[in-house]
Amino acid sequence: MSTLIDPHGGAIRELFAGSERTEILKSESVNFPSITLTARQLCDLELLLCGGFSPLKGFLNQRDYNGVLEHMRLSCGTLWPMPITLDISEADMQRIDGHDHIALRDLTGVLLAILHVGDLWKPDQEEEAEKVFGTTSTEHPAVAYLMDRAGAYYLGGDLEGIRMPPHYDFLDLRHTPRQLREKFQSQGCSRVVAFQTRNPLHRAHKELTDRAAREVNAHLLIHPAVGMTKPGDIDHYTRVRSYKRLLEYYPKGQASLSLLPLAMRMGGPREALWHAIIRKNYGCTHLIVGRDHAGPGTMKDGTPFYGPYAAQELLRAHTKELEMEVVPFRWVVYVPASDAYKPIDEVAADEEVLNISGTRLRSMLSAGEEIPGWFSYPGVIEELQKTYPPRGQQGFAVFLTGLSGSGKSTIANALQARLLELLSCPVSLLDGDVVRTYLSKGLGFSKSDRSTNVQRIGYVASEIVKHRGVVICAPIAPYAEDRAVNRRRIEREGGYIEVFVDAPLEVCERRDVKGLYAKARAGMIKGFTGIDDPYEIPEIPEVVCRTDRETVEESAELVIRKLRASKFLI
Ligand code: PPS
Repeated sequence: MSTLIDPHGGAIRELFAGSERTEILKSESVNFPSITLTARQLCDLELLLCGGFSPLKGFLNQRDYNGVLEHMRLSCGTLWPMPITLDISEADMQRIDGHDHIALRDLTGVLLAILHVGDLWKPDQEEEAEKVFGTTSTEHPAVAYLMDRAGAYYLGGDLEGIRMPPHYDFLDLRHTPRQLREKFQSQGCSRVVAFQTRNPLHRAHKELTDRAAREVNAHLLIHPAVGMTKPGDIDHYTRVRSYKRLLEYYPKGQASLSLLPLAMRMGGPREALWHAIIRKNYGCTHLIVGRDHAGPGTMKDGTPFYGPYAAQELLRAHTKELEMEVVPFRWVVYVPASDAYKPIDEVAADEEVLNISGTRLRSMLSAGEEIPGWFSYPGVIEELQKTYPPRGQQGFAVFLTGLSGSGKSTIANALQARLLELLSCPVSLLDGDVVRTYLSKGLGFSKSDRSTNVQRIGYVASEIVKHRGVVICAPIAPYAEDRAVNRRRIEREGGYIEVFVDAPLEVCERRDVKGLYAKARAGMIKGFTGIDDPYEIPEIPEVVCRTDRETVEESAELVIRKLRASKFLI
């Protein structure tokens, strides 16, 4: 374990074992029980090992944990607002009970650190949620994590690091606190203002960070969290590519970019304080803190989780102790009359201001609308457009569902031919029989087998759509829940058009192409859809085809029309 003192940022503690000790630990580790870390624990471990979470020496023991919950302080009195805990399941708890050392590994089994076992206890996670996040509502992402995903036991103890969790992306932009401090020192930057972000940055952000840096006469560090952010956020690969482009618009040498492998908790005021401590460890002297800093937004009923300026207030109350300055984030807006950006408090009441929200931007990109130059920079928009192409360039799935004999396969074949005629790309067809031969061989028609079959189809379709491909699926898919799971999964990647192939049971039975209805009626086949197994009618399908009244051409054309109306087909 090594401690580094730096003239600018105070002490930071790196938790790596020396090379000799590492070799000893590696050979001893074969006798230690292992714990495979989750994605969030890996982020925490990385920041513990590299000193980003200095002065912590490992995952919190119970006294420190209690102190953090009650007073935002470790038992020694040091300010630390966020519980950094190693949560484990009951099964893991029993497996490791009685051992002094635990090997911490990643998913692939790589040995990352040895934990010297301290306390093992069962926390009151509801109390933790209330004390740390001010709510027990699972609408708060960190509370949802605590209640629904975290293990019920906490394991505390000091760490001896073997190696950092591996990364393979943006290696030139990943720095440890020591590396970043050295970089600032070599560039002669004694004052550094950090800007925390989990979103793409546009002109307003550029203007406000520019102003903030000039106001406090400091170098600007764009320091995005790339560990875990709020569910639904834009992926970090896209964000980082866009930050790199944004950097081109700052005067040379004024700003730099470094990635922070932080798993955010969206904990508002406490999180802001935590962010300041982390940034100090990375050699920064100032932190830009805005309205609702690191807040998760509002609850479904519109109530905010935190007051808009609670984070700024809490931070200000601790700046002296932290030796970090808060730079209040003054939101700047575009004023078209003067074609300039101004802080909102300098805009006259009758002056028109313009802004585009993140949601609106996503829908503009999806519709292929031009993004105005006053809002963002061409390079930044270009990067976002690559990830969010207009609908005509996105993939889509047409999901036909209906009784056996309703006409799904016939429509699917006609639709495939029409799409191949119209599009210059392949069109995959995941028809019931094909799927049951290649993807779901061995599965039967029990409720659980059908669910597995239908969700497998949804998974494969979502992969095709993710790669901007086109796929037609045609299983019976009798249960609403499976269709809903598929819809959610596919809509994340592109288009999902559900087609209810609606033919009355009598009609399907009369057609009885395969003679299966007759067998089902005779009791020779059990659990036949529509006879003695339910078909749950889709509530909001995008298209309904009445195959007892329409020709197959007409049904296929209804789907084509819907695809055109929703702009997936141009
Ligand atoms: S499901 O429910 O979505 O998993 O069904 P799917 O994979 O589409 O398979 C439906 C075809 O299997 C034949 N078959 C049955 N259908 C319904 N219920 C039972 N018990 C059953 N046993 C066999 C039937 O021929 C279905 O084909 P289609 O093309 O739909 O007529």
